[in-house]
Amino acid sequence: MNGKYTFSIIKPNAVRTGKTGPILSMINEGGFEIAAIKMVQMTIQQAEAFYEVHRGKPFYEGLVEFIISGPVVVLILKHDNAVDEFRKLIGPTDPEKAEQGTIRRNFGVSVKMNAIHGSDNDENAVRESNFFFSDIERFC
Ligand code: 3AN
Repeated sequence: MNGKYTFSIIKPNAVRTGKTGPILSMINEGGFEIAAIKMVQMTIQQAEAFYEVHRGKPFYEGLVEFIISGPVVVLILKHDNAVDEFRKLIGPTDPEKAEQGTIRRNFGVSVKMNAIHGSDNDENAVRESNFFFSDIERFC
């Protein structure tokens, strides 16, 4: 997938409040192509495995509880230098620190409920994409 793809989750607060469409518009307008997309509700076991790197951190349990609180939209996105470009489009973890025009600025409500996830490096983009999508569900 080398640099051309990243993985994203539109989080439960954003899906619940009808922001899926507006967020997908920003993703498309930002020049990203959707290579895979579906809506899922994670089990607690899947959420714990997905956020394994954060196990033991003070926010881990709250994060797992939040991400399973409703359906999420998972995506594989295509763009040159996808991971870095997508992190620019979503903005920093804390929506209050995010610049105008970023997805988290527009739709995030707190550090936990920050509307969207984007992989932080190519290796995690591959791991996270493989976690959710089988071969026949992806166009990359
Ligand atoms: P990012 O998603 O911006 O890469 P990470 O990987 O550090 O941020 O954290 C993963 C997720 O954990 C964040 N998107 C956020 O929802 C949650 N998180 C991170 N730090 C905190 C915190 N201090 N309090 C609550 N939730 C947090």
